[in-house]
Amino acid sequence: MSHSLIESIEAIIVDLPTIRPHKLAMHTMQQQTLVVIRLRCADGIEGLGESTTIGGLAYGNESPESIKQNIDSHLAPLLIGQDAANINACMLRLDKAAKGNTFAKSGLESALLDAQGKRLGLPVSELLGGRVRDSLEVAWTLASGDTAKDIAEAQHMLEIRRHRIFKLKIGAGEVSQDLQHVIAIKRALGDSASVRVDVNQAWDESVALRACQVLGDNGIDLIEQPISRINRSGQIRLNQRSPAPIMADESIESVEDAFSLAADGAASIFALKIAKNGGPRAVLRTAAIAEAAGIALYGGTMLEGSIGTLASAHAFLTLNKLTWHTELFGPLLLTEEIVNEAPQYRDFQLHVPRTPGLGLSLNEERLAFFRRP
Ligand code: MUC
Ligand code: MG
Repeated sequence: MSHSLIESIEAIIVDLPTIRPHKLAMHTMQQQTLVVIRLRCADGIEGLGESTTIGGLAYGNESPESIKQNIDSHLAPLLIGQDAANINACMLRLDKAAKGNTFAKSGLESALLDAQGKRLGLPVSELLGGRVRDSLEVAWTLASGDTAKDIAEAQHMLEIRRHRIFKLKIGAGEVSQDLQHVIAIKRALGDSASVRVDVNQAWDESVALRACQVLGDNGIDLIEQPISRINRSGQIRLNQRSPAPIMADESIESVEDAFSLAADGAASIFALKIAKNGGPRAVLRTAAIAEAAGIALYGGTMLEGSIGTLASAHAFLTLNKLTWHTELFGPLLLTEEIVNEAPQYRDFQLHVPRTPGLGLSLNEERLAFFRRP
């Protein structure tokens, strides 16, 4: 046991440029900030994790800076000297001492899994019970804010066979304009693509009732988080009335949220995000709740870089059914890479090699260049 004691944990903030601005209802991203977790053990094994969010505090309760601070001051000290090989005991220790903080915990759980995988020579998917697929279909988000640019971007993605599922970010603009934008894109792409929308909680129920009807009537396959996560009764009513299926995203901030949404019948699809559940093991508990309740699954992202993307992918590879596929495209939105093994995207899929751990190592030079001083 003593060989696998945790010696140090570092939370590193990394600012990376994006290929273009990414416009969400609550925030326009001009760059992405990753929080990379580096966990070193006495046996020389290093585990990597990532605790990344979107838009500072615009999206959720944790920001890159608060994640780093809480890891440095509270969570890392609880793990130093513990046995990294006992992931259950480590995560239990964190859960006992710290409420919430699922983003920070997700990066730490990912790093523990990566370290243990490297120690045993097994991919993380195998530590999680075994993969039932080697690749995942990946959606792309159209969020330039311009209809013509979005159509050109989608057509290019279809041509190069990188994506054939498109998620449109709406909710920032006037509803009728947003609907026109979505309908124009769907008409341009026709049956060659699945078109979905993410409203990021921007509508109220009165607007959503009508808008969901229009979207459904115009061939939109899925509507993600149309109204506030706080309005549970509205979500239940919308889930009953919308002609297109409703997916819960922001509504899930924990495994317990997933359980109560399922019990209330507030969504027919769950977006699975390791960051919102507390890690790759935790997200599989939400998946199990959904499966038991007959709720369909989608592999979500917080636009993580390669480490968080692969940590999510290893969990999603183990799922029985991923009806709505995934959106694990985070690394493709970034112009720079900080790992040596860039994730492989081809033929609409992310391909996940069977190498130990997450299958990644840090590129020290790139990390040194992009880490925040
Ligand atoms: C979200 O709300 O789903 C995921 C893909 C994307 O473009 O934004 C994120 C966040
Ligand atoms: Mg969303």
